[in-house]
Amino acid sequence: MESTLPDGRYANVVLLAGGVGGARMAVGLAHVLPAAALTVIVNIGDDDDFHGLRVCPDLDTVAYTLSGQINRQQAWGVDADTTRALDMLKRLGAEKTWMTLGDADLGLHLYRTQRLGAGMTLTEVTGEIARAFGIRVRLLPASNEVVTTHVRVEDGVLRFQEWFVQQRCNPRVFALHVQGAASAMPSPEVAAAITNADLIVVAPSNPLLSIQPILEINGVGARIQSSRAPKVVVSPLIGGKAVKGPLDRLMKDLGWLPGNAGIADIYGSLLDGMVIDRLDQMDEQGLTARGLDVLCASTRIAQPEDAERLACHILSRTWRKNNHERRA
Ligand code: FO1
Repeated sequence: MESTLPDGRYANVVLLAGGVGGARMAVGLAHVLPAAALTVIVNIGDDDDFHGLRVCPDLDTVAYTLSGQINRQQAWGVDADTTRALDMLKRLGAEKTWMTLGDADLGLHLYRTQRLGAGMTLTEVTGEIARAFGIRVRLLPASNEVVTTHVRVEDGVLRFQEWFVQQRCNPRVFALHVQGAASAMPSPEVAAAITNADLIVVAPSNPLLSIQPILEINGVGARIQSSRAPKVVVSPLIGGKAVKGPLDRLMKDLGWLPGNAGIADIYGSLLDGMVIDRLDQMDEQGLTARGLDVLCASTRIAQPEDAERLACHILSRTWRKNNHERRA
């Protein structure tokens, strides 16, 4: 369905993306922007090693989704994948088989691990994968260095996938720590994309688990903050509930206000604008009072045509900068 194309007001759009919400917003923007106008900067804090292979869930979810390979009802992994290799690993008593890695998915992990082992950067390998998948927008890991999100729970500290997949997000979260973020550098491509951006969209990803690990990489948050581009977040909550994943409970665990006010608090002075769902129209006044430019639109974007429609709304607006000092 042909969306009314935006009037080309933004030529260098950067999307900060986590997994599912990031992939869906990337699809919408990629379908309405010229390929050269979109750069997707993806979280790498969920990355981990399984069976000697480097697995990058958020990069892969975005790549599989943009190339139409995603398993849509899982929102991760390759559609109609099999698990013959994983079944063999389970039979052999291998560790970490709780992470369901399908056969086709393992093909990608084998390739990436081999290329990294040959000395290529994660940015270079991601570029090769994107090209092989026919993805024309730029897909960038937030850094070429290893950055690992850890989750502090009552009994200790878990690596992200141990909490998210093995423990199924059950243990109450006391703190998050992104190991390596303070010393990791953004890639030159990420730094340049942010500097050249004329619009920065924060995807409806989990701000705490997926976006903060990007912002905490050395200098990235500051570079985004000082960018001339308006920074606009698409709320990951509708009616105070997460569209997908553990966000609303996590916000309570970590003491954030529930709802869109809490999302605005988490991002603080970084934001100029916010897109909230029509259901949350009553939040508009409070958010505007914080100096935010608020757009009310449907933020349910699981279907590509809905994501395209939201992308057009976002790209057709002249976003006002939020001069935070004006706020009381
Ligand atoms: N999520 C699950 O809930 N269970 C899994 O077994 C699982 C396997 C998996 C394999 C590859 C991959 O790229 C993603 C996978 N995910 C799985 C999702 C993953 O944990 C999340 O996508 C992110 O890390 C959080 O957004």
